[in-house]
Amino acid sequence: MELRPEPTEGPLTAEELQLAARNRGLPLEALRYDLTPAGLHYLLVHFDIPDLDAVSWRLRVAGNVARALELSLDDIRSRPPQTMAVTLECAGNGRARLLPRPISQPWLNEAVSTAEWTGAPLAAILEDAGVKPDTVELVFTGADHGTEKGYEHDYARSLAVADALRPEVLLAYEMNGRPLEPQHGFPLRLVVPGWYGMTHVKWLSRIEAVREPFDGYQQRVAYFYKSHAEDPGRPVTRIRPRALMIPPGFPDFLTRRRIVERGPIQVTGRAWSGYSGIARVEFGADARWTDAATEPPRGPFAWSRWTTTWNATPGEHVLSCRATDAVGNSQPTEPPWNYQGMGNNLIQQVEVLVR
Ligand SMILES: Nc1nc2c(c(=O)[nH]1)N[C@H]1C(S)=C(S)[C@@H](COP(=O)(O)O)O[C@H]1N2
Ligand SMILES: [Mo]
Repeated sequence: MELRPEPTEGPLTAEELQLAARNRGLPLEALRYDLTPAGLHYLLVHFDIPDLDAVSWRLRVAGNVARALELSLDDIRSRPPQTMAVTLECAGNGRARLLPRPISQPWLNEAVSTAEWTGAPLAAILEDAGVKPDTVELVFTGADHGTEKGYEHDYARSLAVADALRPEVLLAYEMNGRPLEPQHGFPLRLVVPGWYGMTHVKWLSRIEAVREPFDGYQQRVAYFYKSHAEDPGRPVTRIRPRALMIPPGFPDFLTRRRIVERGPIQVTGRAWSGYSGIARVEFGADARWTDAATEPPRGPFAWSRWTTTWNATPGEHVLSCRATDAVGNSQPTEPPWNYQGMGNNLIQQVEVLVR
């Protein structure tokens, strides 16, 4: 098995650039939309987007169940639907700001978006299948296939039974009121509100009830907080809090440094956490912090809008923001380094020149 390349302090590699050109982030000005239009939603696809046809596609529910199911898209669409606004964030968001830099998709801070997902609650489907009492996990497998670090597999992730049975977990067939786009999992994906992106298995083809913890690559190797290659680490689960601002003023093309006119301006952004609602957003101008006003989110798993007024005085400034959630988690001022570059919710810094 190939080893994961060691983290580097070197320049961006061709492999990272290739990933960055396939998987794109949310343009930060699109934080203005309460619901991210599907075409602006961030994207992370490990392998190729599979070629699935809604007519022949089936979802198989199998393994340690009383009644194996084979469901068509119409079967799933005919069940009572649920619609929910959910903020999705890639666990690797912030990875490119770590030093040394773990080699993978090199996100800065833009791998987050919010969409309204419509689907069938998973719990009712599991109930129809009759998951047996000695089941420990449900394994969710996508139709996409590839190798990662020499390990060939269909993309698959598992959830403990209690996590899978939570009422907010959906098998979603619509995003913002339209069928899923191919890149976002057509025809069906898992949505696990509050959890980092890797949990939300796209192109879902199979759900299997198992009696032993699942040891697939995406579950047992990837997505751990590890201090070094051999550290068993802790699994990555829920989304750590983060606030982002819409960079004010206008950008320079190459550097994206901002130019802002002097005087009071409104600064606005979004804040979210997968653990609870947002309790507080602070806005920092040159390291002087004040509280921003936050608005109620669209739902318990969606980001909150925040606003503040900043009196822009001529010169160079560094603007920041920091979220604290209702259970007391906040954002660090030093990046929380780990071997795979997961969960780096370092506070954002935006350099502006006021004229
Ligand atoms: N089948 C499958 N599901 C997947 C992935 C994938 O590569 N294959 N990527 C995961 C990761 S790492 C993230 S961050 C989210 C991204 O969802 P989006 O592209 O719809 O924003 O999908 C997750 N689900
Ligand atoms: Mo991700």
